[in-house]
Amino acid sequence: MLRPRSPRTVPPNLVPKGSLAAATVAALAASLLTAPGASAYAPAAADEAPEQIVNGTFDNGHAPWWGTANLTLDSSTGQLCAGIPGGTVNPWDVIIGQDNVALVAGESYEFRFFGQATPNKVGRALVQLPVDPYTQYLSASPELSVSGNDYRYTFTSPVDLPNAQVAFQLGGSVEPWTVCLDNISLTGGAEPDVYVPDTGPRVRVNQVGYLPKGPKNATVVTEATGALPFQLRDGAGRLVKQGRTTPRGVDRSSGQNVHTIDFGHFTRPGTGYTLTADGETSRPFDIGADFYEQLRTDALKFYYTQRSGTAISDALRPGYGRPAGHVGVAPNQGDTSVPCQPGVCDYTLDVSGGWYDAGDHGKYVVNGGISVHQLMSEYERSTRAGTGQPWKLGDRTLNLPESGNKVPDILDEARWEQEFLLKMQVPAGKPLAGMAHHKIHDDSWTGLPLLPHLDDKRRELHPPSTAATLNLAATAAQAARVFKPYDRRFADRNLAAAKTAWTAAKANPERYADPADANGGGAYNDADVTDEFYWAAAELYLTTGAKEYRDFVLASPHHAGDVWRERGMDWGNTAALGRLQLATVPSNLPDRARVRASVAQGADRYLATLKAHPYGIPYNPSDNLFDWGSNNLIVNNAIVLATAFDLTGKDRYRDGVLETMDYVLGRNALNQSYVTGYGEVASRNQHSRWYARQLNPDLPNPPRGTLSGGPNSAIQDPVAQQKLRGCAPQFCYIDDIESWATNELTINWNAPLSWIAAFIADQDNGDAGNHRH
Ligand code: 9MR
Repeated sequence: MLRPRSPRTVPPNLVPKGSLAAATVAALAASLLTAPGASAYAPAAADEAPEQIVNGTFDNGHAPWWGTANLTLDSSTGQLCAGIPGGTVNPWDVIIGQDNVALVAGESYEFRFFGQATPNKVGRALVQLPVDPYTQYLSASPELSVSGNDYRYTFTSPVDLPNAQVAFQLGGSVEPWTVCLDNISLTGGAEPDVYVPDTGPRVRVNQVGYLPKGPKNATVVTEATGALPFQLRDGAGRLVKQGRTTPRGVDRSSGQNVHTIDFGHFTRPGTGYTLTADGETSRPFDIGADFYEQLRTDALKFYYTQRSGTAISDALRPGYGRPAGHVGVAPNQGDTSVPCQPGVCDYTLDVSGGWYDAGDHGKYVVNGGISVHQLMSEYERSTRAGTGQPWKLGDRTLNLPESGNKVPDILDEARWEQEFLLKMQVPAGKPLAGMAHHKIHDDSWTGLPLLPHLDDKRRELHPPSTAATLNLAATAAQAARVFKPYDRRFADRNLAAAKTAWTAAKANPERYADPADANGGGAYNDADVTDEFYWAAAELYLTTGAKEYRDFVLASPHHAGDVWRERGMDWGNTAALGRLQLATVPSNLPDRARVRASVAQGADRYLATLKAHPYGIPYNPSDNLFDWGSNNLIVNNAIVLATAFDLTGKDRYRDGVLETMDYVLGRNALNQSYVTGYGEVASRNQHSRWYARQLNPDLPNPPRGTLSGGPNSAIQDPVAQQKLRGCAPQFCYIDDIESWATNELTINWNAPLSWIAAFIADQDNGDAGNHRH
């Protein structure tokens, strides 16, 4: 927890007690501050000295702190707390530590922290060599008390060491006890290495390309405040257009002073174009349309290689073949007969199949729900929108094992997940029958890399939740509609499951997933499911036309409410999904015209945000903090724009969609594309246990068309915390496989990417007629 800085002198009551005994201090100049104003200590200098500890305040989790296996670290209160088991012998039997702390020989350091124990205990605080012989540069024995104290020690490092360890050794007690630590700080030495991303030329473009008839915008990072000349050159270096930039001031999402370039009137297709301004030349880009056609396919092909429960065919995906994961074959312990967490249920379920959520091996109903929904709605859109081209999503378009079965491949892929969601429903006759288990995953986190079939952890079903149940109701109702022409029995099975789930959710409206249930998998907790109720009711109504669901829709606070969140829709905020469906799927809803008009209102708001944004993003949270997976929120806001285009035919909405993708594909502060294989510099090391080429050259990178989560201001992972401290939102990203908070891939992020890629591919050169509406 962040608290005001400690005073420069130590109040007597905060002087660590027993400190002289603590000075078993390693050989070295470890000295303890014993009195207010101790002269050995130069407070002013220390206050300015660089901080070497990452995340000593625990305001956002506790990474990169680690604990020994007998500990569960809890930072939910803003301090780092842990129950220390009794019955251990040595101090080092229980440790909380942080690695990779840099020390410089001859420099003096000040080590401070707040500590509290219940009951009182003496702990050990060390700064040491992380390996045998564990030489201690500071060793202190703080007497931790129930009331809590601040502790300060100084020492001079005898060594240059890039990877010292800060460790609290807390073992050796017969009785169990609890400890809380906070505001851990080690100041002194050299400024930590500042990570400077290579952002290349200061002219930022969509590195893939622009549609010939679409808008064409770029951004220049410059110190100039007045307009600058710019030149557009073709692949042969010929000057084809020139003009002047528009100064836009300082963009708060990047901290950069920027100008924009508008070259939308230039329409000639070609490859290798560049833009030059302020003495810098952009990375090359095309003017054309085929790249979105390719992305429509690639973004969907992503799902086959995320499949659980089946071998991935190397013939279908060269370089990506792997054995089936979690099919009840050792060393896997799942997923054909999976028990619940202890005490949660007395049965096992076959929950094999589905897609792995992300870079982990977990499978989560809430997140699977929005993902499969968006694939099905991408399909639904293609059959109804004026520019829709359903045959582009038809049979034999994705090279799947099911290709050739006369069912559109996008639906074959969606079915793989929907079958899994159905399996997560609590069977009849069991407690909470009809609800869906929230998730299934390993009972503790696995490391990287780890191919799915090699995961040997115990798999567990987690308690049913209302949110999961409503995700099942919504997607099963939608599947009943969408699959009806192709497989009547499957459609009926879905409809029955949807109705059962709906009834169960109504009977258990507030069973929320536990936010602390995050060991071995994400929590995906959500304490407001009124939006999931709205979405599920909408799908059930659209499929059945039944009064019960229609009345629920009309009475929901979300129906007349403002569902167009500034941050966007996502797995935990699904009201907009319901609204978009009610606006686009035919029905007799009495206020359907108003519902359709509301989509344009939402789109106008996102468009206003985009227009005001120097990088052209329909996302600019008032607190200027980018969310985990910001790219998916950005692309989801583009879905609202795209739907407004489908409903109204107004070009400005389509233009907004295209400009949004410019950001995703390179027109951004980092000058990189967030889609693997698209753009000269693109994300390729997304956090994944099997596309882990960065860790093992025998493994592949993520497949072409994989979206990275993108900038995340909260930088919860150690790599981001070490490299990106203090980052402006757009800079809170690193293409490193260990940066799970900024650089993961997920099924719910590729879903809006594929939806938007299909929408844009449907626009031909950017001027496709919108006839059907
Ligand atoms: O995408 C999720 C994001 O919205 C949450 O803030 C975050 C923390 O709960 O979790 C993200 O989801 C991760 C999930 O918990 C585990 N699988 C990987 C997901 C993407 O990082």
